Amino acid sequence: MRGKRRIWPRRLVAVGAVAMTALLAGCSREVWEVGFFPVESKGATSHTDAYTALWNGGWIAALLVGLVTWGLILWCVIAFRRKKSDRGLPVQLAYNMPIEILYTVIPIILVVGFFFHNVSALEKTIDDETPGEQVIEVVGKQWAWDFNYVTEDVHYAGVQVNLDGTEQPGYDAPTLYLPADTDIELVMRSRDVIHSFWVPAFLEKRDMIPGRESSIHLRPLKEGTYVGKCAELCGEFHAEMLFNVEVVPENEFIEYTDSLREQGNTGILGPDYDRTEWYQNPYEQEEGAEQ
Ligand SMILES: [Cu+2]
Repeated sequence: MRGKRRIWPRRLVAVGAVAMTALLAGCSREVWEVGFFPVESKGATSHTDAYTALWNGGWIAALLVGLVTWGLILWCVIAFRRKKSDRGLPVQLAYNMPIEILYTVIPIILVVGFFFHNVSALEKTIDDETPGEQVIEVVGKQWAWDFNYVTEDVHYAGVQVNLDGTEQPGYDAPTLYLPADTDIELVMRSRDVIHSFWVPAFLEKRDMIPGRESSIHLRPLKEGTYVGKCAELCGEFHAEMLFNVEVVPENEFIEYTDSLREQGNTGILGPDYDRTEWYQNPYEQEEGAEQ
């Protein structure tokens, strides 16, 4: 019995090592390059490469610090372990100036380094050109999306995807068209509760808060179809609040907005469609109560 018990930890370690190797070997070079972000994020927008560089750089710095720390811990545990001949307490060490300075200086260098890289990534990704070449208003509603192509003065009214438990392509999901190589201003609004606009491949996410406007400015660089979803639990059918993004050449984008115009979808779907009874601006309410 005893012998068997001793074998178990070794087996667990062996199984773990094999599983980890298989798991990591299964990841292609591309997956590593994008730091396990969605592979299609590579070069997708004018921002994705800056985010990926910050993410990967952060991990590399953290891992280097980790390796040094783990190495020092292991070294101490092994080199200074208690020997049979040891008696009493080991030599006590306190107020060792070189070590104290090291402990202070290295974290300061790390914090300054992370701060610098954060700010430079932020500078590369804010590019607030208002108004963008194309202004598109993305409106979240329980549980779908309206897309107002403000510059082209047309709209698309989305309806909720109906998931029936089987895996199906979201071909009938609301679709947001974006012209490639164009500076786009995405203005976010909500008609009822808090939603969140998330296209995983764009590596950006914005909360959509009733009564407020938020925005993303970006330039899509890679044509293709991307999936998007609401990333804020917004009620019973939150999971069905899906959409697609089609990044197309500019002429196809114009063709698409023209087709909306031909269908009679002119103008934009404004705040008159908001379900204002679902939320009240608490400050306005207070003012109302005083009067
Ligand atoms: Cu939502």
